Amino acid sequence: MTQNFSGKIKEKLIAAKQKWAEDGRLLTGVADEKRENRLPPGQRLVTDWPVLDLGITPHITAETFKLTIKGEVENPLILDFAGLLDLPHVEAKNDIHCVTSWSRYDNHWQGVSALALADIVKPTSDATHVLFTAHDGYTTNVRIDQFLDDDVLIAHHWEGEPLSEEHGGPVRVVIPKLYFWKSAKWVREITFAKEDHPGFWEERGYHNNADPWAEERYG
Ligand SMILES: Nc1nc2c(c(=O)[nH]1)N[C@H]1C(S)=C(S)[C@@H](COP(=O)(O)O)O[C@H]1N2
Ligand SMILES: [Mo]
Repeated sequence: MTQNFSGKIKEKLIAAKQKWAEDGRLLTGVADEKRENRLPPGQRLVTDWPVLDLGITPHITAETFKLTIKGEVENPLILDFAGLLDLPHVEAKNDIHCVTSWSRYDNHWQGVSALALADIVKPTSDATHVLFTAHDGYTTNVRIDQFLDDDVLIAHHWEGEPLSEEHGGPVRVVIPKLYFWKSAKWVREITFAKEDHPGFWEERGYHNNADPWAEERYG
């Protein structure tokens, strides 16, 4: 998958989104700081669930799935699907906010919480950032405190069903407080690091921090 990545990505789509980033499209500059409104500034509510990715759908099964957690951790770990399901999992409900301006309320997830995973791998005191690498070659980065939040999940179920392939199944990351590009589908590696490594969209003009309430779309 990864080795063919550059040849297969939809260059046009990427170029278009990169242009949006350069032009600052969808920026409204109006933040609802009190959160009386569940909809972040510049977003519109949808009830379907759009599929957004680089146009490659990796076919990962329960048999072939592996998740590597490495880098600045005391106990590096490679989990297969059964190993992941064996970890204590939690149920969570949250809203999705995509930088392309759609939001979707009340998504019900099941998965392993990032905090539970960190309890096992034990990030070192030098770890400041986390990089996610996916089977389609996609990467995205967050600060360690953004990952180690109580609502962050390594999710394997959505609405009581195994997470579908198009939405990143069997396993994706869900970081509800950030724009959805930070939530890697088909995750295969979680790397704790001493420094920040900008991911795919972060290198192409998207904001490094990605807080929808501050409208950190680009820059
Ligand atoms: N592996 C991978 N994860 C990804 C992406 C991708 O291209 N590849 N796109 C991101 C973007 S831009 C968005 S908006 C969400 C879309 O998730 P969805 O297709 O489940 O709605 O996935 C994010 N995670
Ligand atoms: Mo997105």
